[in-house]
Amino acid sequence: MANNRVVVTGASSGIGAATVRLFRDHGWDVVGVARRQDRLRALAEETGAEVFVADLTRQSDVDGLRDYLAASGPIHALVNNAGGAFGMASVEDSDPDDWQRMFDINVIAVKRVTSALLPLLRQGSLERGVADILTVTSIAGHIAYEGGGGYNAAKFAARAVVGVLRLELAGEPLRVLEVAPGMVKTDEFSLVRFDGDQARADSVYRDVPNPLYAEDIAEAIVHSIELPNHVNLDLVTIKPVAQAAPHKVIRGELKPRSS
Ligand code: 8X3
Repeated sequence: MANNRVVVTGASSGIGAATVRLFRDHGWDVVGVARRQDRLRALAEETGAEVFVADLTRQSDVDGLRDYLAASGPIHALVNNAGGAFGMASVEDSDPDDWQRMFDINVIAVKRVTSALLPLLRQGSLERGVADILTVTSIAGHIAYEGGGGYNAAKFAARAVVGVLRLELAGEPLRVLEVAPGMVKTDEFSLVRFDGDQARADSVYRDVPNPLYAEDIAEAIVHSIELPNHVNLDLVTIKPVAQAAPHKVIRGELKPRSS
């Protein structure tokens, strides 16, 4: 039988790229999807993954992805990882255009891709016994924080999509999973959130002992999908030990209190 095949969105950097690498290490066929062709090409050369350039906020690109995949057979897992935060201003002061972009990529793109690829996942479930739809949300989808605004709202909505989907797909051999990371030190998440302000992005992680990296989240994603077919990790929440909540981050050394 052919290898299992997984589609990973947001594959050009961070958690997505790390997930592509780890699935390839585990012997999966991987299709990495993102907007940036140069980065995808480098990832393809490095890992042997297939890549597909698409802006998942455009239905025509999503349709193109579906047609491309359908021409070469079923898929066995989908990782909806594309997403991001734009700005950290208050609800009062933030730019509605940033909110729109966050809803477009964190919520509506998940709906677009999931709808488009479900028929291929159903085919894949017949071969593998199960197929997976794993969406990367955030602890920002579970806990509101000041400045979270549109990102909180979008990730709460993405989490709702996951919950609805699990109910609607019950009865089919399809697992619906959510991985909700906290603070992950990637090259781009905070840089994008703060519109290229490197100093501000760096300050998010300053003196945080042992932050999480993209590879840590990739481990959780691949592990969840490789569990036996009857096991569904509905929700995996992952934070560094130094983070108790989005707004509660310890800086400096972690040490036991003297009793
Ligand atoms: C990123 C986690 O805590 O910055 O999704 O919202 S947080």
